[in-house]
Amino acid sequence: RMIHYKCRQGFYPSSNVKRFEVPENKVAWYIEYSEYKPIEYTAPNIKTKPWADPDIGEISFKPNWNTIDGNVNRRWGPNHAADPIVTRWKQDITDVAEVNKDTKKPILQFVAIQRQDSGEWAIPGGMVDPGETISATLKREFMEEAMNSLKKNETEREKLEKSMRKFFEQGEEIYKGYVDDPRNTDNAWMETVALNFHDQNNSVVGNIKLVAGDDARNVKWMDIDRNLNLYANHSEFIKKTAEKLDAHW
Ligand code: RP5
Ligand code: MG
Ligand code: MG
Repeated sequence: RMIHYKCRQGFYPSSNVKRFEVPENKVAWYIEYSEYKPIEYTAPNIKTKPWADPDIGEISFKPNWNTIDGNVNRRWGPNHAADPIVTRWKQDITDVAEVNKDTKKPILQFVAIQRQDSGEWAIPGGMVDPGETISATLKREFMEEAMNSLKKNETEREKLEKSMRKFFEQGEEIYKGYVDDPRNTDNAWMETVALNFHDQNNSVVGNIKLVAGDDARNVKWMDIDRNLNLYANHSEFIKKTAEKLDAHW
């Protein structure tokens, strides 16, 4: 499988800036590639994001470089995201678990959102705000994108948060690291932590009302199998989840 694929294609999303093209056989860092001269590109909408560092030239920006990187000297790097993979078993109208005829395994479903930016279906993830814990991000992003919490008033939002609190305490780490996100550049890229929150007997989120919000234009329970075609490399995270729960794939 190609680790960098979607982040090497054509133009930067919603721009007319073309990427420096790196052929597949030159992708690995250990392969000499003297012609490699990536362009510096920063998406204009990044400037308003709390999780993105300002430009290096900005006088108010006084970072402490490389304090946690040890011997690695870098000025660019990862943007941190978190992805909540909320799952349940698919049931027929009589509440009996549905099993795939070929693999004889139960069919798993996850809460998928359709992204506003690319129209692709995805895990309802988002960026970790400064000072925010990953577990807070996972719950907040799920409530924003799949439950439209941003359109609720504070009292309602607190009530919603409280009703989801317990469920979001039992997550299992599925993936941690680099994401093949189409917005990645040669200098700055996406890294995520994906956790699975599984509703074993449809008692908690199995019954919640899904409403698309924030950067999502649609939301639904999506059946999981090998034909999934999701944003970035999210299908890979879902595959790992299906394997962990011994579900149909
Ligand atoms: C993906 O972008 C991550 O895996 C995460 O799902 C998402 C975060 O970006 P936004 O949804 O905030 O645009 O690479
Ligand atoms: Mg979001
Ligand atoms: Mg998002």
